[in-house]
Amino acid sequence: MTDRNADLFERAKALIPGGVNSPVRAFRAVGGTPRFVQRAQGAHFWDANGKRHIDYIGSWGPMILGHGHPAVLDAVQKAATDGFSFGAPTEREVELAEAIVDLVPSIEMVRLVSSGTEAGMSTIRLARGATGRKKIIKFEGCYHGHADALLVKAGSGLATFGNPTSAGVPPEVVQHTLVLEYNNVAQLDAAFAEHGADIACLIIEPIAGNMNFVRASVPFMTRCRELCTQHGALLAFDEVMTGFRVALGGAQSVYAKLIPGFEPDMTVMGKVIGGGMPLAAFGGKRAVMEQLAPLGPVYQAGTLSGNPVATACGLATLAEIRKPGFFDALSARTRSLVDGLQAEARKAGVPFSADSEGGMFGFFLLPELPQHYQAVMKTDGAVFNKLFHGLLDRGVYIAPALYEAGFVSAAHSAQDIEETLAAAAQVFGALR
Ligand code: KE4
Repeated sequence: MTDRNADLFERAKALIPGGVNSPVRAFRAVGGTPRFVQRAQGAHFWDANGKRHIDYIGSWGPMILGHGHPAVLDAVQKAATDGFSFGAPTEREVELAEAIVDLVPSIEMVRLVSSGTEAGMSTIRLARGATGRKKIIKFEGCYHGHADALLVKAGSGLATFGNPTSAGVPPEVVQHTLVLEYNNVAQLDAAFAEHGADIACLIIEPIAGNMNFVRASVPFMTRCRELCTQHGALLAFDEVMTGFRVALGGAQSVYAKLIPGFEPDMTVMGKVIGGGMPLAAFGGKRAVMEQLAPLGPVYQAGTLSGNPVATACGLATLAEIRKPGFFDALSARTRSLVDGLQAEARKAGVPFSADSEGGMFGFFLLPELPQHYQAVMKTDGAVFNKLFHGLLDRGVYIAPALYEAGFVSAAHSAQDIEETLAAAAQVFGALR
């Protein structure tokens, strides 16, 4: 029997670099053949061979309702018949801005764009323009899209400026980007003590889904807020992954419960906000956002920004997730997965730690939850790859990389969780 995934991958590799339009999809970290999705419905997708998978990626977060939710499908079909794109303002952009401002109290104004990269890149430019400063702080293991200034890795030893992670990024472009260790308060204090007057913003994933699932500790997040306030730097929350996913108000609403009065100055959003269509956003305080063109001197633009079909998809998605009980149910379902995996790993004697918030989860083949990137990367990649393929062979689709988070949708049933745990029990048993 031919393997249509393999056939399609060969065809794709002839014309598309690596056979994919985004690197993580190529399975380079885990090996093997990517599954080409033919169709998806609810918590499942069917690959090119017609095999059903329980989908714990969900387009890397957007598909919080599951695939093909009827209300969303209906909204998109109706919007499409009214026109795909106009390059002119529409009412739905206002409605989406109103919904975002209503759901995220720290945001007074918002600009819609088409990808998280665009939102992150624009946030950095706006922070620099609004403060007149050049330097930015990011953290090792956090990903904020592929804008040049953000493709920076930590150098050896302590905090370092400007080590590009990608070819094609000149050192001059990243010379003002300082990379610190996540959850390291001492480094944060030292960085602000030395550069505080020059820092435009600190950008952070409040729960780092690009390190699988690492929470900023309360002392660390408290210190980020204090130091930004003290030195006049903007605290930018990258909630592309966590926004409307870990809670209706995003990760900032989780930290506001832990740190009285806490809020960031700017927020980067994406994924869930578009419901699977190309839509992202960035927002913050009015005084900062009004620095943006056409009002202010910071330029930013986009042909498809606020696209009428994408905004319809996003609005329909937000309407569903804001229904009473949505996040309670999603959180409980996600926690049942994580607790079940922990129990099966323990039975099998496999070192394992896991965590979840709302509909986002992560797990590590490590006895304790890691607190930063270097700790995450102590995971035995070969063992993770065996776990990944063992689950995939059993129709359970998790992220093809040990540093990526997982996502449960409202469509994942108790039976899906049971099937997943049964598959995990078999795979854990074979890992020793
Ligand atoms: P996009 O440009 O891919 O829409 O968003 C970039 C981005 C920004 N900020 C955070 C916190 C993100 O997680 C992302 C994108 N996330 C990855 C998964 N780790 C998307 C998957 C991919 O790159 O194909």
